[in-house]
Amino acid sequence: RMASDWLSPAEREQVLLELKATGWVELDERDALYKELHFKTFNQAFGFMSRVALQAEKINHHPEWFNVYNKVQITLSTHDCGGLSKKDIRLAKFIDKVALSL
Ligand code: H2B
Repeated sequence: RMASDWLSPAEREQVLLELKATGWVELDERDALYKELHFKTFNQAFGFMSRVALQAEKINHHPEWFNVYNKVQITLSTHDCGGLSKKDIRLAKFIDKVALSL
């Protein structure tokens, strides 16, 4: 990955504090962020996923996710660097923004 995507330990600590406050957790088994979102309906969940999918393609950074009905489970990690990068942080913040707007 690009050097600009690298998170310094201090930056990482700061952004993880922010993201944990909105429901993201660090996975135990690997360096990744995880969040579970619940919507009222499947339509809302899929509408959310559509918006995130377009953004993911735009920034060339793609979530690992699983959807059943109104629930979406998302894991963010940068495969190219084997852990969290700034791209994951950007996508996590975008995801929070979209979820709030629905
Ligand atoms: N998404 C995620 N989450 N991590 C990556 O390392 C990644 C990606 N790399 N989307 C991109 C695509 C890379 O494979 C392509 C070739 O640019």
